[in-house]
Amino acid sequence: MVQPETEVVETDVLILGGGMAGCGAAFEAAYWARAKGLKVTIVEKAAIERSGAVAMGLSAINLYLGMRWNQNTPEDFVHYVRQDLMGMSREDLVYDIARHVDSSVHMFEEWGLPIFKNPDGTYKREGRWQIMIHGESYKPIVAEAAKTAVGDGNVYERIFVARLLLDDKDPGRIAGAVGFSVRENKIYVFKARAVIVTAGGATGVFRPHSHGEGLGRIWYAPWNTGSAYSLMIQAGATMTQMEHRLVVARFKDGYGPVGMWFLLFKAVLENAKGENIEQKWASLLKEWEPYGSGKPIPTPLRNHQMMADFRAGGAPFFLRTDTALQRMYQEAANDPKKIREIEADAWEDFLDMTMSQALIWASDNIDPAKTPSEIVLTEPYLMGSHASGTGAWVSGPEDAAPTEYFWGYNRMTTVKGLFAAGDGVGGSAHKFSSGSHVEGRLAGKAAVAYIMDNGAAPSVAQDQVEAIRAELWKPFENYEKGRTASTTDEINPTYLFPKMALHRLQKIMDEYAAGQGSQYITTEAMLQKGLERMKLFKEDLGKLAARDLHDLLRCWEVWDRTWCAEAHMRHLLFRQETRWPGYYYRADYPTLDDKNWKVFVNSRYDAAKGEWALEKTPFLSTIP
Ligand code: SFD
Ligand code: AMP
Repeated sequence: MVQPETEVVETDVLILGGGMAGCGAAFEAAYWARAKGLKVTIVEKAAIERSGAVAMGLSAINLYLGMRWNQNTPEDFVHYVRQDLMGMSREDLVYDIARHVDSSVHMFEEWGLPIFKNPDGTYKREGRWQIMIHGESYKPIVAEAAKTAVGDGNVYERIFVARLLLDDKDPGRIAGAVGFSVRENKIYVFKARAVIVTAGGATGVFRPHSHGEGLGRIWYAPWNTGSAYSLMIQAGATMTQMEHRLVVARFKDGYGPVGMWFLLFKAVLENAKGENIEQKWASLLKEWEPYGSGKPIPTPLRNHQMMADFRAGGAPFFLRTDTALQRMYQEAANDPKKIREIEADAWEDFLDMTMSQALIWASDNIDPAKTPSEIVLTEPYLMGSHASGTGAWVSGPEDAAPTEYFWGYNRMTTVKGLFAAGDGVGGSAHKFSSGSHVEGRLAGKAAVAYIMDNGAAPSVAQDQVEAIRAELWKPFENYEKGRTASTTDEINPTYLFPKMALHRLQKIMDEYAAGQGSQYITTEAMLQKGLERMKLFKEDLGKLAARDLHDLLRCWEVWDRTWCAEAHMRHLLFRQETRWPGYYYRADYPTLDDKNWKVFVNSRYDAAKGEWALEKTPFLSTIP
């Protein structure tokens, strides 16, 4: 087995993950760092130009307030998020994103992103918060600005970041990160004074609808494997809302998003009998007051209505793209040019963002103007940027956070010098692509301020680095040692490959932790059993094997997902209520319990003891 070469990189601000939040962090940190003579470095496991959730492009920017046209205020946005999240979010963080997000969108336009316009020059809206873009090249545009800002020599691509480094004199302080190249036999040790984790959300933790060759055919980015959460958990950062998750309605098998269809085209969701789901189950919402009667209907409650109809025998469900488009054609007075435009928008919605959906329409001979399309609920994803709030517990902004939520630097986690943004930050949903970018910028600016205030570089013990290096290369050793024990690579009594491990993880999560195969239902006893199985599973993960760097990447991605899975189960177990019906149900505590559970559930993993501690943390509302 060839031992890897090691390259050490010394920097000031280190950004892990070059997605929307990472690009925002790089752009902003570089600006403030330049004046102070500091260095900013960004590390990405793929190529920033086409990495992360926006790799394929997007057809909408789902968060834009339009303050320059007095369309919305930051307070309005906090009210919206409060309603959608069943009452609870970090209002200081949500408000902070809202007041700054428009500026990121204006920069995207300056950098070349085409935005749909109304005749009066305002942006064309899909809904109250969403604007439409010609966004196939959204990511390359945002990436170019970020890469230019930090400078060529400071961009490290095709490097999978696997561990954070802590200061050997102060284990509560960040010191850098370790990653490995997915192209050459090389380990990278990044020493840094501040680190910003922007490595996205977690998919593939649960068994998806498609399996076998279609395993990666899911809605959210399949290559976002939970590194952000796993890195921060192992470094001892406090996490919040790890019990939260996202389950969304999507076009079946192609996973095309539904927002534009519901909001702009006013399409309705019907069951197989032609009944309107929202109308049929309106009375169900009364059980979930005060949120049930608010508008819009919270995302989990919309799912809840679909699930109720499924149990009542109404499936399959169809989005009536046909009636919506026919109505719009009539409104366009059958003007062929306008009809062509509407049709182009309908197809572009997917061609810009989820091409597979357009391909499915084409290959199934579906003309959306004539045929309705089937809708299903996805498997759960762990993420902090859509209608969900999984992630790190971070300090809020000095001027808008209550003292209990402020400890010096905006978006700093409970580990000194460790910041997070985008999907990595918990408790503040609905940031989407634009909000993630702006949150990265807020973290980037704060990280520079932290460095200026906190002086000397942290020290990194060589034995810490050596131990990580040996651990990361262990799957190669497992393969070398075991490979002659059988005549085929795939079946071996001494090791398992990452794909087998992934299937086993997804099975545990689906069956015990309220996956789609269990109709999103779990109980204390189920979670206890799931955690027992998880313990045995983790023992076997020590036998993961890798034949090449690709396998090695997959091995550590499975580990990251496993950390997320365990945190998720522990949080689900701790919260004894059902706060987000339609995302998951605790069948043993089937109702909302504002009296006891309108609190955040926060957790911390103590690596030295190998123990988790969970606690209730007060929810404080800051916006009337
Ligand atoms: O409608 C490591 N999103 C949408 N946002 C919108 O604004 N409008 C839409 O129309 C959106 N839709 C949508 C969206 C996403 C997807 C996949 C689809 C449709 C099909 C959501 C946004 O994209 C999302 O909120 C942001 O991108 C989140 O930003 P961020 O930065 O938290 O995550 P990222 O962009 O995926 O970036 C993560 C990066 O980290 C890298 N990475 N690098 C090094 N080491 C590791 N260990 C790493 N692990 C991960 C990744 O490669 C990536 O570059 S709609 O359906 O909602
Ligand atoms: P999606 O395409 O489903 O990811 O949604 C895009 C945006 O539209 C997000 O801000 C969603 O919260 C919102 N959205 C989607 N469907 C609905 C709906 N039926 N009612 C209100 N908002 C919705």
